[in-house]
Amino acid sequence: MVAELNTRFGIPGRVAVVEGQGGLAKVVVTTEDSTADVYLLGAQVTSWNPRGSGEVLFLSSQSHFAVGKAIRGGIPICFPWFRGKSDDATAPAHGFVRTREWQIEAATEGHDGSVTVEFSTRTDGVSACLWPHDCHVRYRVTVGKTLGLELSVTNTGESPFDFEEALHTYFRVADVRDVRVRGLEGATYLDNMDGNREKVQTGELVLTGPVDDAFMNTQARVEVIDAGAGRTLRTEKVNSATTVVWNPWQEGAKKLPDLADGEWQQMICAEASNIMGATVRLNASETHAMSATISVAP
Ligand code: TA6
Repeated sequence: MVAELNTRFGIPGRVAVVEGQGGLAKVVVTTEDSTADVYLLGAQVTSWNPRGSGEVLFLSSQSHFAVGKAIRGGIPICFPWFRGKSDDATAPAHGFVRTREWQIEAATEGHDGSVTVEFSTRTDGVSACLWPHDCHVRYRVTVGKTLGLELSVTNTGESPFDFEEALHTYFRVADVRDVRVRGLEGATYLDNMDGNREKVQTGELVLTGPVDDAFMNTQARVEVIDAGAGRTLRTEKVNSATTVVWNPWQEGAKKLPDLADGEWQQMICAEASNIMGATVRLNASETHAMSATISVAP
């Protein structure tokens, strides 16, 4: 299957479909400005490495790599719900698209030297057991000076449906205890570590313990200022009304068997999303696209 996909979508020196961890198919993108890995499982970006900056994404050394299990790190796609499913405690956290294999639709080179790879997945009989709606989800990953991500959902059914979505980006940092998050000052957030109580962010966000905050009504650019690595990791959003910031800290990390001891210090999630009060309603035949552009500033 990998060889056939490489024949169909490979671009010599730019795009190769290879066997990744766990024997899973992954797309390796190489451009003058950066490289990236995207697994077909969940269409999950697991690496983005701009030349001169080093790896931007965190990937757990203990991650599973198997269909049906989420990869711990990179950029999981959460859809059509976020966290637990409100009406079904047995449903997988963060929806069902991050644990299934997506299709590659196209791989193309841009005039600016970037490469775009398009993936898609559709609801089917399996997903219908969890979520009785029909949709086509497409994901465009553009690798170059920046990392462009566009998630678009088309309602292919006859009736409207509501969905949540998140690009659950795990940023790699030198030490999360020496990180500041800029861009959320003054924003209202729901603190999931405190019963989703509504609070207001004063100043830049500094982490001194577990954080699981959903910032509401903010389209603002979010910057993770990684003092230890001397770089800033930037996320600019379009059509995303919420931003989630998460780190489990030492206690929370102990409950994550697919996170090695101490790795919680090397990661912070900052997530372009539409969740909770920003759930998206999509009428029949409508399409909604959310995008995020990740870049590194010195
Ligand atoms: O994005 C933050 C969050 O919703 C946290 O509540 C925590 O559950 C995290 O996602 C990890 O979720 P996962 O299912 O990937 O372990």
